[in-house]
Amino acid sequence: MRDPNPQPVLLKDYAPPPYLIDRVELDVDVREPWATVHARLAVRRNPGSKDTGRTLVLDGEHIELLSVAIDGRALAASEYKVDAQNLRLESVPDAFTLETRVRFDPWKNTRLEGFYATKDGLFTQCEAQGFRCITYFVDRPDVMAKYLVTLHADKERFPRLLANGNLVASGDEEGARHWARWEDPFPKPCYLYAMVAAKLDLLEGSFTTRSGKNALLQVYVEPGKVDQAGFTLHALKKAMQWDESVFGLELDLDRFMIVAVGDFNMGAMENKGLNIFNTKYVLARPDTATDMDYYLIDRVVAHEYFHNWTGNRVTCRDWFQLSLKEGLTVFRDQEYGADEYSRAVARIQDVRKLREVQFAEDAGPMAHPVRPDTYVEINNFYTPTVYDKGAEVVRMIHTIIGKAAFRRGMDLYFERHDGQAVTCDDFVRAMEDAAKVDLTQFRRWYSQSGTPVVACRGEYDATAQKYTLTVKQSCPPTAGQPEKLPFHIPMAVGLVAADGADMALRLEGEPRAQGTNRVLDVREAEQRFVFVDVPSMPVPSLLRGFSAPVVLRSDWSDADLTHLMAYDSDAFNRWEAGDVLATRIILAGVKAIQAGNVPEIPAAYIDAIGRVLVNAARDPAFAAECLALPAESFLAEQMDVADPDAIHVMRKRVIRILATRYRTRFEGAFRHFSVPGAYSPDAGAAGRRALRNAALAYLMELDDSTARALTFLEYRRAENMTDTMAALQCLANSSGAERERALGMFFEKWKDEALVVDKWFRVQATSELAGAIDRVQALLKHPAFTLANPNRARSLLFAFARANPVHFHAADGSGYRFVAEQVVALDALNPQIASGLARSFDRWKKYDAARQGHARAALESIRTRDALSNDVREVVDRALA
Ligand code: 0A1
Ligand code: ZN
Repeated sequence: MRDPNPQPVLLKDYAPPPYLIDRVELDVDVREPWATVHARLAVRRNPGSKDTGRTLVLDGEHIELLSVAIDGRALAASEYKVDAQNLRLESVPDAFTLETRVRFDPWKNTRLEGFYATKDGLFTQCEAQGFRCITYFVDRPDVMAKYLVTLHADKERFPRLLANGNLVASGDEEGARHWARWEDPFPKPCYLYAMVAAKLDLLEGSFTTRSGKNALLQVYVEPGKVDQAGFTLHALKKAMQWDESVFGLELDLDRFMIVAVGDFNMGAMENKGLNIFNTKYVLARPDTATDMDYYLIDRVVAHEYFHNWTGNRVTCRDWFQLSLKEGLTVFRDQEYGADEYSRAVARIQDVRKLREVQFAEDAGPMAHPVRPDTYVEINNFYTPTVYDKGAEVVRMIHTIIGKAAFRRGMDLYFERHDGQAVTCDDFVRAMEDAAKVDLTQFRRWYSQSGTPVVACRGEYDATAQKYTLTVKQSCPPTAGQPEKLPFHIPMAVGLVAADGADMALRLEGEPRAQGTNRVLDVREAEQRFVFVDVPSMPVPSLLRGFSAPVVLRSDWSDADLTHLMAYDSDAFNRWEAGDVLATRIILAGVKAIQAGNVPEIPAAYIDAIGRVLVNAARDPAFAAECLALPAESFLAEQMDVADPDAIHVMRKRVIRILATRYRTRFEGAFRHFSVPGAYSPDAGAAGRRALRNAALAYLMELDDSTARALTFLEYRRAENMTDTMAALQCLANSSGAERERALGMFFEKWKDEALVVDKWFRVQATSELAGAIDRVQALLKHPAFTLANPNRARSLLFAFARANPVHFHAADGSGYRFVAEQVVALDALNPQIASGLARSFDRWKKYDAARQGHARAALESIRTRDALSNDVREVVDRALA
């Protein structure tokens, strides 16, 4: 039940819980329509709390209280207070057993939080505050308990009964029912609680840990889908191996389970020993999943598995510390991805996403620090800032102190905090102590929001053979933070000579040169770095590997950028130089279009792309990244007043000019980079497909009958989902008759495969063809569409609002009105998903006055609804503030 007047929660108000719960025994009885939960909690006063009151306040929402007892004595209704949020008990003893019985209807739970029903059974989602929808509890992560759980359900309908930890007993009971008892040996916060009662198929494997323990690995999937579970099991074993060899961390349980569910709000959840995953990050077969799907499954499986140490063994003291586990675990899954695939390509993709999504968040109404200091609805703070910027912050520590010291810091962190609920500051202190460095100034990355701007200017003095780099940093004001103090920014740099070689780097005052790649400590608002013994004018390669999450401005000429594209020894910066140049060209073209002029594309850029194609065989995946122009959403962020139409026109113009100029080379690449033999999602094969399909997309921009015929042929010939989708996406953007034929064939073939049907909706929702809104509106009525399934809602509505900018930002406001209506419709079912969609309006103030008028009206139309959730209200209030 929504609190009608929610007060913001503040970090500065944190106080330890007055009561702790050491042990939880749950007895869960499933009998449609009820789940009845009998809880026995061992409660005691917290010696670490200053609160001397004797009132125990438990959280509980959407549950009906049936009885309460203390130490076996049933309480009369006058002895407790219960409302829509809490159960209050006055004058409780210092230590006692609290028993409650509650019931609720999981079949009516459309929020997908707590315990909810899907077509295959019942599943939990407790992070952040879903456990309170299962039983009354002190629902906060610094209350850690050991759990013993008994589940009872109909045996035929719910043959699998699972919970965290180890199965200790099971049996049959009256009425064709059965039961199972699970014990988790590790104390845990209740957000890591999980249980499942469902009909599922099982794929099993095993893993011998480096200390010789044999662990049972299980992947549970919907009946009939075991043939799509193999890659997940494989990924799990790889992740286990990686965490042992890179961080010395091994599995602490006898069994590790992954359960896939089709109705899930997020990607996956790291519940202790019983991870619950969105099917999107489990199911894959060459003909149903793309290379990107496989890659994301690999990363997400690793992410959840890594949480077993970074999140579960050491957890968060409170939800403001969310990045303690999320930033660190994303950093770990990024490193895993870099080791398993191509480091440069992984970095490019991660940075692209950070800049497209997190930088926009940091510049908008929902801007918050990596460690937020206030929230109304915690579910609104599972954000790119907490996750992805949080990972960058961990990465910067890694860069500053180095790999070996970082590993010592991790060891010290576990030595100090295993079994505890701690803060981001505890993590930083472990790193500081292990590396013997002072990260006082660095801590500002946790408390200051906004993306710093780092402006660099280079000056070469040929007579003195000196190169002076002047670095200025600033950070724009953000919500609630008008002024910022300078950050400690690790800036990796190199100097590239005219022949393309890296120069030796010696800073003034140093006895000798120290390598060709170094990390400068930028700490002041303005700082100068003087390199000596610089024999000729260099081109500076700045922020190599994207060593800090900042906006970099430099006075590079176009020629400097093409030089870096060709020679920079840092692969990320070779790509980045092309991206900077492409951005510059498109934005200049946008200005020209706005002024009624014909935009120009410098020959040097066209030549540079030509060289990318000629050299593509060296690293096809990298070449594919170099061919992908900056996203429209990213380009919009670079303008004072974004012009989505001109951006779209200009970006396509660049693609068309390149396609025309290099038609033969693209056709050659398309033929040459085919991948013979059985499908494998490995980096090499995926890279070849990426390049080949990038070439196809360029050719299809010509949208002539030759290109369409080639693409349609490819669509029909394709044997894996990567190539199928690449062709279908091109056709969905084309005006030819092949479009409808391919879309029709695709649906017919895949209508029973939910994740593939999602792709079918997405490819249409993101089509740039005129009339997109009408088509999306028609798809809302398609029999396969439902708002109740988050993946489906994302595939149509989020795809439209986030990945079809030219139509979402339609000048007549129709895109905004449509999305606002859908936010309201979704909110009645699932507030978390609705508020995610509402965030599509975050950047409305970036657009012209007419669009702003439409967006404001759309936001107001959401706000005036009376039954709005706290989730949506917080987002809309902040957008309109
Ligand atoms: N902790 C999970 C993500 C997650 C967060 C919230 C959820 O429900 C509101 C569900 C999952 C992770 O980082 O993987
Ligand atoms: Zn996570």
